[in-house]
Amino acid sequence: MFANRKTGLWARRGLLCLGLALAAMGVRAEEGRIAVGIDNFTFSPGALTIRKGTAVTWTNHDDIPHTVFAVGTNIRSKTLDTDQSFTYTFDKAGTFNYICSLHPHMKGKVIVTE
Ligand SMILES: [Cu+2]
Repeated sequence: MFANRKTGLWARRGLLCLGLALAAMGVRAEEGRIAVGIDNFTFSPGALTIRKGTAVTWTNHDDIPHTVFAVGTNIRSKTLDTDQSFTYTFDKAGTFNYICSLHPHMKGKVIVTE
């Protein structure tokens, strides 16, 4: 009886560990693909911190065209009409400030960690 109870405890611990491992994997999977919306002349979220290798997809939800453009980098979308998207994979660590080149007051930032 005692042995059974002990076995049960270990089994439960094992399941807990498995659960935690799966939860960690889930978080990592979500980090692999990040969405930024463009709504009402605003990048949302405006600032992001991601891991190197993460792809970010911007989608324009406005009725007005926008772009994603970071000076001095190759982060440069074509003009995005309503519901069009642009994806960029950040393969270098650093801080990337970007704007909409059509409306330079629109600003966003991506911080990429190792
Ligand atoms: Cu714009």
